[in-house]
Amino acid sequence: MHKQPDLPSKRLFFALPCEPAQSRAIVQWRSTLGHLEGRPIAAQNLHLTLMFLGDVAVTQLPGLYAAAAQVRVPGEALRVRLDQLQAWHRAGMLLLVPTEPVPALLQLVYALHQAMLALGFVDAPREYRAHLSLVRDFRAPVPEADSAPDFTPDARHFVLFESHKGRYRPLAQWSLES
Ligand code: 2AM
Repeated sequence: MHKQPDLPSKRLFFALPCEPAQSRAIVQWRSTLGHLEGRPIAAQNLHLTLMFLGDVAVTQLPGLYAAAAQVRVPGEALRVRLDQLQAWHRAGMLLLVPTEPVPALLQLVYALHQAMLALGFVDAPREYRAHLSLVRDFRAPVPEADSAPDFTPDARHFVLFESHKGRYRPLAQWSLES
């Protein structure tokens, strides 16, 4: 859906949050990789994107919230085991990814994309790949890690975030457990 230029808007995305203790552990592990080129993502901004919406007129928020509330959820917390460090050079990202696919995550992403499509929101037509970004503007080879990454954020909600001045602010959240 295209933003109407005269309406106030917000830059939005749906994501699974990463709880503070897990974020701190990930950032601590990242620091063991030594000096990394690029821009490390702050602990409080770590997340697992489900769907990027881009600029959305604020008048669309009620409809968006209503649609998100109808999304079929797994019925339990989503545990995504992030156990592989990768560099996506085209995107210029260093990130953590799951080695094992997480079917409940993919089902949630699919359901969310379908719900948003009904409102006219279409994400980039790329295949969804679960990831947690660690560093932006990263163009180097994947660094050697002394200890293999193994983090399993335990998400009980999916969250609509607003991206504002480099900070991600939760606007609304929906339980994954109900
Ligand atoms: P990512 O690190 O998980 O890829 C807010 O802009 C967030 O939305 C970014 O941190 C990014 O999360 C995600 N995102 C996904 N697609 C995007 C896009 N096309 N442009 C900007 N951000 C995008």
